Amino acid sequence: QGPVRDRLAQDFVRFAVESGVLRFGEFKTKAGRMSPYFFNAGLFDDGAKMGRLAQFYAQALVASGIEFDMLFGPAYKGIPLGATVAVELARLGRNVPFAYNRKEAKDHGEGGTLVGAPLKGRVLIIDDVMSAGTAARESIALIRAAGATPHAIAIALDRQEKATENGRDVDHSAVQYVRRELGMQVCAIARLADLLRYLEADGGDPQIHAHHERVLAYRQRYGVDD
Ligand code: OMP
Repeated sequence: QGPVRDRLAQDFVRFAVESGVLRFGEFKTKAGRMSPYFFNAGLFDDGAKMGRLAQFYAQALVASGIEFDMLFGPAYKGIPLGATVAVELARLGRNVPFAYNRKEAKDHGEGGTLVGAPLKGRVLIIDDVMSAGTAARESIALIRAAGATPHAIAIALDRQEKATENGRDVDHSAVQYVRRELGMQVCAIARLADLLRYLEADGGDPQIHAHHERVLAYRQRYGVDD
């Protein structure tokens, strides 16, 4: 599993950088931190990129060995992710139902906020990035309210940084919290550690070297131990 996962993670980081989805510079995160890198999954914005992205999720999920009965893609970014990953899993011989939510309840027609297959059994949430875990908490509550089990989360990037609670940094990341406190499994295609490994092999490029130094400094300040 290890070498397969590592190879997949390196291929994914390269793909994200080359697609302009993973960028270096100065970015403000949702938690208000100045980050030297940012991953914007909304920029996987054509059919080929979306298809490759879905392949990465599906391959990482198969390699993880995580079991689940269905997929849930939280609005908005999780909707195309859930749909395309479901297609890719079916192609790999693992056809599972999928569902997603609306942000606003409809008062006519089918009504309610859930669309797609009924939520039941062990649900796998498909999301893009987990930083502080705010988005994940909302999906978990929604799945529980429907009487199903929030079993696992698949994300593209685990930033491996300190979560915040009431505006203060804590010692664990959101992914660690979800694993340890909620007992859920988490599958990340790549993590901050994989990004650092990618930057380490800078091939003598001074710009990449500078990005590496800045990402290391960021990890020093906000990162968590594994
Ligand atoms: P949480 O919901 O707090 O876990 O943060 C996840 C959200 O952070 C994502 O849905 C994005 O809105 C945003 N984000 C990224 O998409 N990419 C990053 O590299 C960093 C963030 C972020 O703001 O932390």
